[in-house]
Amino acid sequence: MAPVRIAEARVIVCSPDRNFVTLKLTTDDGTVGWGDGTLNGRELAVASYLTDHLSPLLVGREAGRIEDTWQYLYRGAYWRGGPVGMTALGAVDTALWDIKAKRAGVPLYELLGGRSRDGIRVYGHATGATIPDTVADTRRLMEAGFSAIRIQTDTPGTQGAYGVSVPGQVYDPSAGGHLPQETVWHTPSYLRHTPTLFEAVREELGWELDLLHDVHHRLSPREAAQLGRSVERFNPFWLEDPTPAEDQTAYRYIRAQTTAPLATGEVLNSIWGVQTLITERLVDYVRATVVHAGGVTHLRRIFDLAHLYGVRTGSHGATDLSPVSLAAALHLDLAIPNFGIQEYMAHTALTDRVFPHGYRFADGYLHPADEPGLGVHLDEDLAAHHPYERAYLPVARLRDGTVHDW
Ligand code: GCO
Ligand code: MG
Repeated sequence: MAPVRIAEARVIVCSPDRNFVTLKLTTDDGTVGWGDGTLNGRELAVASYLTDHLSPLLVGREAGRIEDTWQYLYRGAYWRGGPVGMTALGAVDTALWDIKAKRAGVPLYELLGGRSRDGIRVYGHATGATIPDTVADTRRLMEAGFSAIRIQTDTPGTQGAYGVSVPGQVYDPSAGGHLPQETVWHTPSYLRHTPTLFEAVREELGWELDLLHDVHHRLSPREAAQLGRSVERFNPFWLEDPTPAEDQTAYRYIRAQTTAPLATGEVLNSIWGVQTLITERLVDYVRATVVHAGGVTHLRRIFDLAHLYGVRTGSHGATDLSPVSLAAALHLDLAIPNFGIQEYMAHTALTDRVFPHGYRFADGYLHPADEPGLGVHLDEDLAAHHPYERAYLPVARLRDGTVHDW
């Protein structure tokens, strides 16, 4: 196949119910590749990184040289890594894989080694202000076909709990306004309340379901160990981000104290950030994603390292990752040997109209599109009707006003 060059790099920032940054690369034979560059609450930094710093380096480059481009942009910056740089790199890399697969006339997973499984098992999100509300929401998701469900509920004694949505709405913690929303966190209440949530779900809905829970970085290693021990008897599928993810060695203590399976990695963006977690087998699932961890090329490298140590994957898939990211994740999930599970929160109907896609959900599984490339597009005209709106993630404070991890 004759090599083609990148003729144009364009960044589209839109807000169809929430903000997304999308990279559109067009080659000189007219092939279009899409990449997601959304970094929730810091979107414009990535848009500028792409427009001002990477686009001039991309135009004229051979589109097929994906690894070379990755190394050129990563090492060439000198200032390597970091969420902004790695998200921008992720967008470029994803768009180049989309182009390569489209030009080859195959769905991306064919270039990654082909299918290793029939479908991608996903977990859904059950939430509620009270435990009975969360139990009811869990039942709703079971009836919709999910066999793995993340359970979150409001904790008495805190304000603005993580993971609890307005009833009937897609959960999205980011909010517009001049300043972030402030929430109040109280660890003792949370440690008392959470085991009762697991207990109620098991009592009402039985033991077949896989139950997940996201701690969202809020505990110390000792507190995390206490939580792990108190929910072990309910057979959790995983506890996610029990302590702030960047402190990899904190997991040594947690691991030694509890058999509850552990998952982390959604805020980590390079193989160096998960190296200790994987090589010391401190986690069971690595949750890095295509968009924030340098694209398909780098995530594959992380997943291959994980495979060597018996660690499985469980990629982040919240709605602040665009359908472009989800599509890319599905192709990789389908191909790798050590796939664990994929997070899936459906986007809003408007987001889905702006990003028409061919992946589909059936009976607890997602299936990537069978068309060439990623199988997702951006309707630029519709996107233009929904311009960027500034929004921030919340912050958390303790009862005395101290800033805590959100
Ligand atoms: C998850 C995540 C999200 C994040 C969000 C931040 O496990 O889905 O923790 O809910 O909070 O992606 O932008
Ligand atoms: Mg999470």
